[in-house]
Amino acid sequence: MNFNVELKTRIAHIDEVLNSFLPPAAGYQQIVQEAMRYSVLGGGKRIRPILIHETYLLCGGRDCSITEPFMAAMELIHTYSLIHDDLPAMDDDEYRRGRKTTHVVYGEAVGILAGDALLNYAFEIILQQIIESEDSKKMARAAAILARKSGVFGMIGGQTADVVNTGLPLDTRKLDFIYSLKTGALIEASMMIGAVLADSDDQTISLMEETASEIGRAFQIRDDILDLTGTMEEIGKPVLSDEKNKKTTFVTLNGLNESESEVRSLSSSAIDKLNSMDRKNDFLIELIRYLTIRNK
Ligand code: GRG
Repeated sequence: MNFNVELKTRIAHIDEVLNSFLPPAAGYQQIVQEAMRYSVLGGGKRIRPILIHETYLLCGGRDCSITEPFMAAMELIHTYSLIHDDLPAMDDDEYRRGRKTTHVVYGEAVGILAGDALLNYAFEIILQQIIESEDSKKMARAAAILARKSGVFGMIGGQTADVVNTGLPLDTRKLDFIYSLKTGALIEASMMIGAVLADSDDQTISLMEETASEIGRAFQIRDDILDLTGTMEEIGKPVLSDEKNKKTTFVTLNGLNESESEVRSLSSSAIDKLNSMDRKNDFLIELIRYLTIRNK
């Protein structure tokens, strides 16, 4: 298997799915629809929809069309969170995915509205599929997972704890909470949704949640490592704390070596869990390696 070629094929497919679900830009609300399309179709690794699809296959799912509305909805929710995270009231970022952020291009009000619209539209897509489906129970269960994991008990909860603690010293427990909700929750939802749509039993769904939790933590620590090494390159000297972002991270608490070793251990534990399944999905295993050793 050529992983990079396979990855590109999957990303291209997801881009097509997203394009097909997004509303065209028209009418008096055209500007917000343009902003939705700008933010969603502007690149991105598409990790979460890929995880839905690959977990579905791993769990024995065969009719991939059932996953598409969930893949689209997941990426819309992820994108809304990025738009809002980039706003002046939060991280105040000017660039995302190598382009100007949505609020910089369209203004703050439209940025907020585009994020809100993506969140609503994600559930509209899924509910429409539920209405049209004869097997709606598992789709409703998957929708409930998405709602919970993206909401106050998931991503929003993690983002809240992060925002209110900005500039304050964080201990390991609080940092774990932030990581597992802010970054982990949508990754967990992705793998759980794949399993639910493939009619998996509760034990398998829980195993996917645990696996995803390790992937999410490894992914976030890798992100912290990249932030810090990026800052070191920018300012041309070693730094003991994340001076650029003024944030406590796993790396600032534990150092680079321990962080690298934590990423390796989480990644191999997640791979062991996947290998304990009856079916195999080699691409999924390669994806975990890619996510946890990535350098951008
Ligand atoms: C505003 C409710 C709300 C939540 C924001 C996503 C998020 C929560 C914050 C983004 C800040 C951040 C850097 C989080 C760490 C890891 C992460 C989620 C990175 C972005 O996800 P990728 O790498 O992005 O999958 P792409 O662009 O590839 O889709």
